[in-house]
Amino acid sequence: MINPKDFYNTLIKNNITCFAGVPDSLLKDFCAYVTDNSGNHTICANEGNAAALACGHYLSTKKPALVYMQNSGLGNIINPLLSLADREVYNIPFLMLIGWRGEPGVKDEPQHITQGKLTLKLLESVGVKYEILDENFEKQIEKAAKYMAENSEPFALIARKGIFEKYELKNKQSNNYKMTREEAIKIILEKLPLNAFIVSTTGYTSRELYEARKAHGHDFLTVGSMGHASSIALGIAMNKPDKEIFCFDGDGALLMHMGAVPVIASKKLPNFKHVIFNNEAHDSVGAQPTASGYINFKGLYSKVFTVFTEEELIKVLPEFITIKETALLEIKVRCGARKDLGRPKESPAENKKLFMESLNE
Ligand SMILES: Cc1ncc(C[n+]2csc(CCOP(=O)(O)OP(=O)(O)O)c2C)c(N)n1
Repeated sequence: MINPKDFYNTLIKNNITCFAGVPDSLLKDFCAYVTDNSGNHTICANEGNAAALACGHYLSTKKPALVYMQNSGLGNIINPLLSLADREVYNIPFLMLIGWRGEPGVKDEPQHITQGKLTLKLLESVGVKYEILDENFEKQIEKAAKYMAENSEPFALIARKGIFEKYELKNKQSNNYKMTREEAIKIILEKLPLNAFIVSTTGYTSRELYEARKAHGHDFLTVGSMGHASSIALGIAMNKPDKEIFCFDGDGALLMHMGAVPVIASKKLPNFKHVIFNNEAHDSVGAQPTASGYINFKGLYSKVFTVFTEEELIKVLPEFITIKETALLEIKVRCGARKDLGRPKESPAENKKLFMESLNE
């Protein structure tokens, strides 16, 4: 196992002093150490942004930055890798630290299986050299630094599950809003009409929604595709004007593909409702802060409600649910989920089948 502090210090020793990325549960302890200890750390909205920030860092300092991510973030980073950092374009180095979810032979959730199988192949096909991290991490970082200096190209370090020792984040996002996400979900569910359908975002939100439901046909529980739940909901709302479509989103997911919001607004759909459980953090992967405090929620849609308490939520729900225009409900919630929170028993394919049957009844 690797001590996050030793890993961090080795990076600094090799002149890698800028950190940017999107948090991942496998990198939780390292990310926590960086959050607590680095003065040059940016938690980005998506992994592509982090790569671009690293390129800007290189242009202005001649030093490669570290870009950390879950392997599901490879999808977001391929474009800047190939059209910005690539040797045929600007030829800019940065060090990628990639959490390897779904590593073959290691049990993981469905959304990680194919991504895990293809992670190394993907890197090979885009020409990124890599090492799988082990106890010789000091040598591996030195090798990466040498490669980046000689070739001016990105290099990747792959982190297997359990490679980092525990480090407890001290600067936890410590808002003390009254409600939990789960309490807010339950309150909304009580008020929803029978023709309501929910598309929920990845992480705790979908898991809590699943547990709060007795019948499951009305919820599309997005397990991956972070940031895309609202566009899935849009695609449904456009085709089902007689159904009320709700997107249950997180602030981290909203930020990841925030361009979807004005597109949704431009459709002026009376049956699209966006709910953001705003805990100002990536709660599902370690509660690292997001930049949601810098979003002007009031400006996102023409009708926006913000609530802080159960009483306020109960009060605004009738109007939010029945209003005949695209509307946003921002619910301030605190971080944390139940320790015994389960996962859907149905596979994603079964969830899809049930959902489509109910939607098309
Ligand atoms: C492209 C991509 N990058 C990173 C992740 C890892 N990930 C899973 S859930 C999550 C945090 C989601 O935060 P938010 O939407 O605010 O919801 P919360 O967990 O706070 O309820 C992250 C970063 C992912 N699934 N996909």
